[in-house]
Amino acid sequence: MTDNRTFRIAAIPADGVGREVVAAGRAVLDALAADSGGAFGFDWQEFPWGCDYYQRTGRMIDEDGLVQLKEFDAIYFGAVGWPTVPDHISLWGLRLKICQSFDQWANVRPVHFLPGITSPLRKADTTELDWVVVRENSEGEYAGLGGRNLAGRGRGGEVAIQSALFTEVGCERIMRFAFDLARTRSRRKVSSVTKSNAQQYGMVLWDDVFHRVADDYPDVETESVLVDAMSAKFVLHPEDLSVVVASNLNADILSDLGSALAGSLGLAASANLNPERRFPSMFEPVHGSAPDIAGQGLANPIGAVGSAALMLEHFGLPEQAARLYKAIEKTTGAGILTRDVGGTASTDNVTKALIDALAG
Ligand code: GGG
Repeated sequence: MTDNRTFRIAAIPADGVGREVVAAGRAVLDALAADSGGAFGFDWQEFPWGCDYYQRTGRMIDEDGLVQLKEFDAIYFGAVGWPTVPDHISLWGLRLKICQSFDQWANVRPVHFLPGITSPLRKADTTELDWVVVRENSEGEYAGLGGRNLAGRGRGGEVAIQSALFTEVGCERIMRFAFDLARTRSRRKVSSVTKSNAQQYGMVLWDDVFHRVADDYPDVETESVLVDAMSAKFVLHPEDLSVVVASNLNADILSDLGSALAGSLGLAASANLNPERRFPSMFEPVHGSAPDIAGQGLANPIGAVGSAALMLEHFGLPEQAARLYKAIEKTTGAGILTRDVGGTASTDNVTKALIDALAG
């Protein structure tokens, strides 16, 4: 912070609809700050990093980009990826680089119903959907370990190995994070997602740590569920879940499923947290850059605005975050919806409705 209540934020819209939703989120946050009578404000700096930047410079981010970012209170991110750059280059060159360099080991992805939004589950008369997916964000299947062109494996053709890294320290900190979070919720339950029947090393360590940590939280209900069974449970028994803790890949997949079940990927918010606060945390919608609808005013800004609310909670402003959540509910409840959730409103229409809802 530059003073008591001015937060320095690095905005990285990056690619595709990331640009539209970051602009929307900034407008809503600035309106909120303007309405606070100077109690807090934002000092924004926008960075041009992403796939266009890569095509001009051969880099997804400035050489000293991480040094620059380290000076900020938080990072507000859009989405990464564009068809002209291979996805593994854009993802590793920017989003994963930031997450891993800043040890943002806890990725928090809340999933819940919003008024006015129909979902496959609501059609089935499900009244409750209120989960938080806690994603291990620093290792697991996205540790970047492996290689290509490995000779001598005897099958002819190219061989590639992609390894997953599970450390006791990494597993323990994400488990404790999930249990501590469960203690703040009305349903005190942690569901651990595993695949230890087939993955007999890393996932068995994951399970062992889960059961050991659970012993320290006797007040929290627990279950350990195979990822395949958990996918079915998301659909068939959503009311039986509260906090879901999963490895990097499993949580990446399940949180997309969860947000689709809530109505749309465009609604889903996320926080990439460095809980020790040694580095800035990063807030971004769960969705990607959606090249098919980019630049057409069709993007749903709710996921980005929900991520801004998570950022306010991180800054210790829960009342301001609650104002954003209320504005989101008022807007969706009034049927001001983008195309992905069955409406005809544009990104700008929804953004304006959110700002109006803050004032009302
Ligand atoms: N705003 C999220 C985003 O840009 N996602 C792009 C993506 O491919 N992410 C993979 C991941 O979440 O690890």
